[in-house]
Amino acid sequence: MARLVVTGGAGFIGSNFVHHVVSHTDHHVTVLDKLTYAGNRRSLDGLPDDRLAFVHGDIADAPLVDELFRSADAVIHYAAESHNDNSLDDPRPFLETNIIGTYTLLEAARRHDTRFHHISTDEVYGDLELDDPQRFTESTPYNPSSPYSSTKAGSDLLVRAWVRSFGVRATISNCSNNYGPYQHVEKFIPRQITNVIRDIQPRLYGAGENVRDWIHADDHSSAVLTILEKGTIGETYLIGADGEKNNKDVVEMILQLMGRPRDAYDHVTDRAGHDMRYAIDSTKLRAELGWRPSFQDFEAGLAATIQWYRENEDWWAPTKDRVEAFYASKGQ
Ligand code: NAD
Ligand code: TDX
Repeated sequence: MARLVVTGGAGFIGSNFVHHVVSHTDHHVTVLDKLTYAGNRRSLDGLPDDRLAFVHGDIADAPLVDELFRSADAVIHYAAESHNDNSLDDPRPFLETNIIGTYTLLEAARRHDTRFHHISTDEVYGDLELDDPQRFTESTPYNPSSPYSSTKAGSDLLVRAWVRSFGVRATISNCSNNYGPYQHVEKFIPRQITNVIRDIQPRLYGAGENVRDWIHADDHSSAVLTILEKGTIGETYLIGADGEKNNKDVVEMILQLMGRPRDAYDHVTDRAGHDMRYAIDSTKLRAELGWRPSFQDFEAGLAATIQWYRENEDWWAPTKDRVEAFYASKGQ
């Protein structure tokens, strides 16, 4: 049994990871989460008290972080400001959490020689043309587009420097777009599902041709556990499940699964600097560490996600109106 600290464990992917760890291992988890607008303590409901401790706090709070690292066998770092549209509105919290927060954790990992895993995104590589045969690999040069992705790129580079300069025992993973339960309604898939539940037309940015490479959050969790168990210190692993789809196809699939006409959506103002396409080549993770995704059928995973939002309206309803008011103010 190991003692894990999971930062951002009340967010979307972090809470999915905590549920995954509790069901698939005997590790004890301490979640450190600031409970920003994106964090929800209820995403951890139902987990046994003897497996989970919750600490409400900021990853940039050095004394608190130091105390938690003192007794941790490993730290898995999910906490971040994570939404591109918010980063275009107000970049400052992205610098504070993604850069200063990650720096604070790395300094504690250095002091306590703690095994550290940093969660990052494929967006650090910029974007691909629709017809480019290449996909992102671990050696693709960094070329981030947004304030969000540039702060994630910066945090990855800090991790690499702390490995090389100070011998911190860290690994990094860069994953593609996640979907599944507990995702905030500001994000594309939950926004459209909850719009349909509320009889609002889904909103497609621009022409809807942009491609994202979808992976179920539970497959992201199994990949991170695999890297923690078998990964080589200092290495980066790309995580993806060969799930490229354009946004228009995803909206049409949601509408069809929810019993609405496939064309019952609106085109709205495009995102500034909108990345065209992300695509992950996860050969290294599969060949070197033997990882495989379990969710092979996107439509079935999407149907289950729709069912989760139908059954958990009390989880998302308190945030829906504020999110829609924010988008409405930008014509989206
Ligand atoms: P999220 O916004 O749903 O959750 C972020 C969590 O971090 C929230 O619980 C929030 O309260 C917490 N947090 C924010 N600032 C904090 C701080 N200063 N101190 C402590 N806690 C803080 O994000 P997510 O979509 O679950 O993303 C989690 C991680 O995965 C991020 O690092 C993100 O870059 C990465 N990632 C996300 C995706 C995706 O598709 N969503 C894909 C690849 C990588
Ligand atoms: O209403 C919408 N309409 C729309 O067309 C919203 C909210 C989004 N979109 C588009 C923009 C993107 O092309 O859908 C796509 C997905 O958008 P987001 O859910 O905002 O995700 P994205 O910008 O691709 O970033 C996500 O994946 C990588 C996560 O939010 C990041 O945290 C992660 O790093």
